[in-house]
Amino acid sequence: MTKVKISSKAAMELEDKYGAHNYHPLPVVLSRGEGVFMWDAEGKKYYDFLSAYSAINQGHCHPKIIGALKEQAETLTLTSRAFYNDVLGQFEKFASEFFGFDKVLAMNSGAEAVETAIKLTRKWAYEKKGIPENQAKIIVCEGNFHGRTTTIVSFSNDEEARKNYGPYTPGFIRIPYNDTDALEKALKEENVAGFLVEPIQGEAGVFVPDEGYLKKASELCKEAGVLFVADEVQTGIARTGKLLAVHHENVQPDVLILGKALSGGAYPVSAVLANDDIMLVIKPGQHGSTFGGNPIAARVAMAALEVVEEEKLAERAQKLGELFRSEIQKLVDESDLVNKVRGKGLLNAILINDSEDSSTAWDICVALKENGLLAKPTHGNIIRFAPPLVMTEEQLLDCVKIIKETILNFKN
Ligand code: IF1
Repeated sequence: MTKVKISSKAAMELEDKYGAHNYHPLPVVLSRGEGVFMWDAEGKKYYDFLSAYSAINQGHCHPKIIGALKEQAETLTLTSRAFYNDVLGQFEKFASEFFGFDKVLAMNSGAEAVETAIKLTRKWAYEKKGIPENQAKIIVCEGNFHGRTTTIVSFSNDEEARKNYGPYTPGFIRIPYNDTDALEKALKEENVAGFLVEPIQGEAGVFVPDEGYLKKASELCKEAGVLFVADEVQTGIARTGKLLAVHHENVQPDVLILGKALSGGAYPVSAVLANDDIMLVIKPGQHGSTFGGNPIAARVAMAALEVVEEEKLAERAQKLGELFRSEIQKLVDESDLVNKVRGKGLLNAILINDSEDSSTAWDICVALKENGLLAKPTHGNIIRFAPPLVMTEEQLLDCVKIIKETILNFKN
């Protein structure tokens, strides 16, 4: 059955009747995307200011990425890893050199890559560091978001994400984010294998840690013989103004986790990167996935990374991010509805002057939608702004104008 054109109303009704209710989307039904724009089922045009949570850094339907997808889709889609194929090795070489590691382990979703990194860290701890079997601990941060598998929500402190999903996976120590004293103390505990951290906490509301936090944390881990594991699923691939957010502090993690824009949003591709002394603890048959590293994923990811380089997306994100925050700061100064703007590169958020459980941020996003810009609140009173990195300065200023006018005219 091919896709038929339906109205927004009909589309929402179908999802309500036949789909699990595990999301509460903004009431807009999108039908087409191109570059920084999306169109709804009735043809109304919007600026995309969420980029599918930083998966669409290269813009919607980028010709180079879609070209790679189409070409490979008509050639060979999936072999499984029971056999070799002629694309995976090329991607592994390309990505290893692109990010500066010996090896890549390709998976599909971000959560799968996080789970892979957890398994790799534990296995390294037992087989290289000599931690007693089943005693390995991984340090994580309050306010973390690393995905939605049972193990990952086991170390979340977000009740919505974890309630009634027990029994929970043990082996995690939670410490405050952006607190190297707390990390130093936790590193003194026995059997610590790794420290898993987001360089900027996205879901927590684009919480940017103090300058030097990542550098100090990676040094403390090194001194303690603990792996520094950076989850760059959301902050990676040029989003924050550098290829990786950790590059703002010249940190090279022991284990790097990527997802989302690794494929430019065209296909589920995620990956874990590490050097041989860590990566080779996983032997044949000890980890994998049916679609992990499939030919389409490999081709799409290479094209997506080439776009990052060819279109200088990191430099663009850095420059446009500075412009965005300086413009929105004027709104913060003028409006008592907006408390603060914060972020790095084109990963930003505004704090709304209302309680977390108020509907104000949501209502503002509905008003923004009416005015042709799509964004969504993270926690109650925070609105994340993350446009595709291919946006021009003129388009960004047009979006700033929409945001300012919407907020200044907002009546809740
Ligand atoms: C949803 C949040 C963002 C991530 C980091 C791993 C993953 C994510 C740092 C897992 C995924 C997505 C998940 C998506 C919404 C979005 C999200 F609101 F959930 F928290 F971006 F902040 N590490 N984040 O941000 O990757 O398995 O989803 O491919 O679940 O609604 P995934």
